[in-house]
Amino acid sequence: MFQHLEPYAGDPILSLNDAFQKDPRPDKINLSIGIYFDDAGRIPVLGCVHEAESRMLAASGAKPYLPIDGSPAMRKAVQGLLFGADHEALRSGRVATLQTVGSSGGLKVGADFIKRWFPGTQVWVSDPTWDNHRAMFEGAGVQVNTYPYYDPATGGLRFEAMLETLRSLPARSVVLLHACCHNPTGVDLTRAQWEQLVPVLRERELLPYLDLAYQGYGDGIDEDAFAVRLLATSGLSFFIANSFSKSMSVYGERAGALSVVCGSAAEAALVAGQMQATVRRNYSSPAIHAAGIVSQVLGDPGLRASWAADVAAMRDRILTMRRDLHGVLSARVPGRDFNYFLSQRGMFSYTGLSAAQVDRLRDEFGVYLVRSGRMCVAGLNTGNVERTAAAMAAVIS
Ligand code: KET
Repeated sequence: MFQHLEPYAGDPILSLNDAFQKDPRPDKINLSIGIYFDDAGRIPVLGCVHEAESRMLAASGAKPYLPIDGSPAMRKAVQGLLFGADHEALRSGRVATLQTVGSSGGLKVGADFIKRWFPGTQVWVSDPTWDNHRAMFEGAGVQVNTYPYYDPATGGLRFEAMLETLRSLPARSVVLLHACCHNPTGVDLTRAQWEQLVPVLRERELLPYLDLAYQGYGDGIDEDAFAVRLLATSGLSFFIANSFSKSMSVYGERAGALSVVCGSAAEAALVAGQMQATVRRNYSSPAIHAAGIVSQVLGDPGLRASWAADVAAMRDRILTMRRDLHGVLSARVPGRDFNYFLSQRGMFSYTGLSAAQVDRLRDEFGVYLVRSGRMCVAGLNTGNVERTAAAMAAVIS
């Protein structure tokens, strides 16, 4: 019955993480998957999340199905987090938000919705982007194309080329944009560039789809929502999938949401209804535990302040690791420019290492990067940063 199946080649990120777990070398270093590890190499349990869970356990309530679009408390909390509590778009009721199964669930539900209600529309993603963006849209039957983004020559952004491509797209094309902390490059648009992008999106009647998976890892929780708020204030209609996996360190809880900013409350009601239809035929309804964590942490002023402090500490630790790595590498490989480690933001840096160099890092030194050359800087710590730099220096020279 199943002999005709093609073997699954595996996911370039998740398979690598599995290979890392199986590697018996005690001094192996995991810089592959986008997970934040603390300085002791552990996935942190944030105090605010622990406290929220204790309260949930004490209340020990029943666990009914959530509504199709998730917990009302979580949806409201997410809206405040993304747009700021009294944004005009929220006051006028023109944002439809649903709790989803991780932001991956949100991205996929949005892709299915686009296939159904914008048939023939194609999506444009940055070159490069998170591999799963392409997989999810293609899986939904939507054709995926790329716009220029990363410039290997400078380690920066090809902004003019990006705008030129976007100016040439048919109306209602979907443009996938990383709201902050671009994966895999760490290269973001500046605020001025976002402001230059808005008129292009508007004039060409494009449909932006923001992915905000690393809120707080760039410049701050509110600062990283800059693009979301700018687009909402500019009156554009757009999608935004956001994740709590990284920002609350709750990867396996699958806490995320999808919001659609619409032109009016009436439109938002239509979108909310069709999104519910899409969810019902995918996974029916999202997870109650994730909803409890997010709504408690965001809804309780004390827990929220504690969360903000934890996010700031995670962000600062990554910046310290960026500086340390830059320092050691610059000393070991003089004449080569490693400034991109300092200018790139968030969990990732694009090292420019070839697949062959990445393979050597893994095989000879036990240092795991994604084969594209993406490094998860959040996997570095005071105990492994020097060894990582030494290994990199060895494969570069
Ligand atoms: N968007 C982006 C840009 C992203 O990097 C991830 C995860 C997600 C969405 C998914 O988030 P979630 O809410 O947990 O469904 N990225 C890391 C893990 C993965 O590949 O699944 C990574 O790039 O390593």
